[in-house]
Amino acid sequence: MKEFPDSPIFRNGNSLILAYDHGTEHGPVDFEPNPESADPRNVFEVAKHDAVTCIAVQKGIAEAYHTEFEEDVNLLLKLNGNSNLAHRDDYYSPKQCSVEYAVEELNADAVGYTMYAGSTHEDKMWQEFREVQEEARKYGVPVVMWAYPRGKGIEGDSSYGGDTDPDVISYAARLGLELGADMVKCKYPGTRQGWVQVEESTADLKTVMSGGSKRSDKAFLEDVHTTIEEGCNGLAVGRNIFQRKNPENLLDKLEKVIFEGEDPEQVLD
Ligand code: FBP
Repeated sequence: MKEFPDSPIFRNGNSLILAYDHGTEHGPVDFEPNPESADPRNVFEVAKHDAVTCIAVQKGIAEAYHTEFEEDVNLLLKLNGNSNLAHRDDYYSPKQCSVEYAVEELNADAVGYTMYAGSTHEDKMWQEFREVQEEARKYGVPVVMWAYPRGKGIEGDSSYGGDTDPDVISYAARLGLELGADMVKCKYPGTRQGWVQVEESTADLKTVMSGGSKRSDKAFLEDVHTTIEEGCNGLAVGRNIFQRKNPENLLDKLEKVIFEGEDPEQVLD
């Protein structure tokens, strides 16, 4: 873990990452609730909102669309990704882009890597992450780990309480600290105490909550606020933004909760 006081992906130490890698991870089905979101240009427009500290996209989207928005939108290049179409023996997210390419060719401000802790392919991902982390140090860009505990190693364990199990989320988050990430992105374990556990396991490492499927403004803001109160450094959110017709409204509120410490009651209409 390193401090990046001058990185544009942080605003007073916190971040709001607009995640837009769903065309890879889930497919076009995620764009159905708001068909305009299938056009990356429309989502880059949303990312111009002051609340958004960077957009997280795959290489092809960055290459084709980021230049036009470079002045207003910081780039977090997602280096690996996988599709729902592949049926692997266990979770694995292949690397599609080097840090060198991300920084030198695509002008990335930061890089991201998904780690499936608990998969039988964990060793391979550790190896890839090591290369990513060391290359990122060379280029001076922060590395965000999508810390997703998934796979046969945990699913076959009778003590595993599912993908919101705070013990497992905290363990996967801890790997971010141990393996040298600068920020980890974790699912909300469903309770305040669960997030406290995540924060305790990560010590000084920055954390962001992963958005999840679309829910009401109120429910979403309450989860975000709870995590912020317990030491979280922000949010990486996709569907809760781009599946809304008027995402600017929620972004206005998120800006107040994440960067100004307001609570949901103060910001809800
Ligand atoms: P959401 O806010 O839509 O959950 O996006 C965050 C994210 O991590 C994306 O970067 C990624 O595409 C998606 O979630 C992965 O979701 P899943 O939990 O289904 O693997």
